[in-house]
Amino acid sequence: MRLEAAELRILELPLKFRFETSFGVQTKRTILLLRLFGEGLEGLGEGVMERLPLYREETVVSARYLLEEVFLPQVLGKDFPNPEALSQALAPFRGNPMAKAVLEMAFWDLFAKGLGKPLWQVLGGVRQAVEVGVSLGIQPTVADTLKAVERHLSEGYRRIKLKIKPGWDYEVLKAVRQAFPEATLTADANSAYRLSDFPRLKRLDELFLDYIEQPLGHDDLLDHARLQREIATPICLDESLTSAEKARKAMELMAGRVFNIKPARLGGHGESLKVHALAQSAGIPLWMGGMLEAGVGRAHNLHLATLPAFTKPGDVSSASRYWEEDIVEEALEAEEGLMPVPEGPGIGVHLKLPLVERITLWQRYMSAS
Ligand code: OSB
Ligand code: MG
Repeated sequence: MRLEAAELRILELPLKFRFETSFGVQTKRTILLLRLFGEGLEGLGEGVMERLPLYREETVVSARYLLEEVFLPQVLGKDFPNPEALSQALAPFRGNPMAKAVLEMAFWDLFAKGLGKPLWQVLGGVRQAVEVGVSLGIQPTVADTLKAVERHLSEGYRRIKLKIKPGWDYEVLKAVRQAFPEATLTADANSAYRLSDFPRLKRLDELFLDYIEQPLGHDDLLDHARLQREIATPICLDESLTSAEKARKAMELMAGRVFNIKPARLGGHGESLKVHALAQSAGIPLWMGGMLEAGVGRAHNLHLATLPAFTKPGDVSSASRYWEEDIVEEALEAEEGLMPVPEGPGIGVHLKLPLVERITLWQRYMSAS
């Protein structure tokens, strides 16, 4: 596949809800959108980095800089036989997996379109619908939380994940567990605790959570391994898993019993396939994470989540939960907690160009010569 041109945009899309986590409050997404052109086809990629480095270190502007000045000039005008070859061209540049993933994932879309196949088939998926849950932000009160949990369970979501932080953890989770004894319940701390909070985390064992997500440092493995030896609740790693190498080390240390996969955090689909293979051989269950994606990122995540080791419900909820209007034509909606994977070649979704134009804050077109 010869890469002929690229269009990079920054969009702003308001969220329908205020999303509070241990690291801050989000009310809108600032989205880096890449359209990659080659052989008469178009591939799409969506950045998940935020304006500020509160989740991982990358930001919208750091990724824009790398794509504009380094990665796209490196690949435009060249012919790559497969996604692995494109990744090799980016490999000398260290880190920055989210910036690389925008390009790598757009290339997978283009590559699958070149083969005339849906992306899930090219990636090796084994199903055409994905089990999904919801990630609920920190609510003003416990009563608000109970209402939100009830509503989403009645909509059919198969797992409820609550964002927690010190001072908003045991009590709210206990209230939800008492009201919904059968619900599959998890908690996500986004690195808000230290190893010295161990007694507080140990108490959560009473509540039969399916797992607790990333309680400790955003780059840590060792303390998670220490904590996992002390608590019964399985630890799920999110922030710390930025590559297959990190996943291998996490497995060796036994830093977590469950992995959250976000292809954007890992540098793209290729690296995610490597983590999938490792997890599958070790029997570690996977689930698809989310970064409040718009339609392009959500579609990519759905295709990847069709692989066999994704055995727990993902954070891929209906697009209408997040947006008044999504940036793609296709409605990505779950029914009874099952989300169908878009059909057609590649990721199977198409941009609503007039809407994209309206919400564009910045854009640049780059061609091969
Ligand atoms: O930790 O999984 C996380 C959103 C932004 C940053 C980090 C996380 C999240 C979510 C949202 O939990 C999941 C979703 O897309 O609904
Ligand atoms: Mg998380």
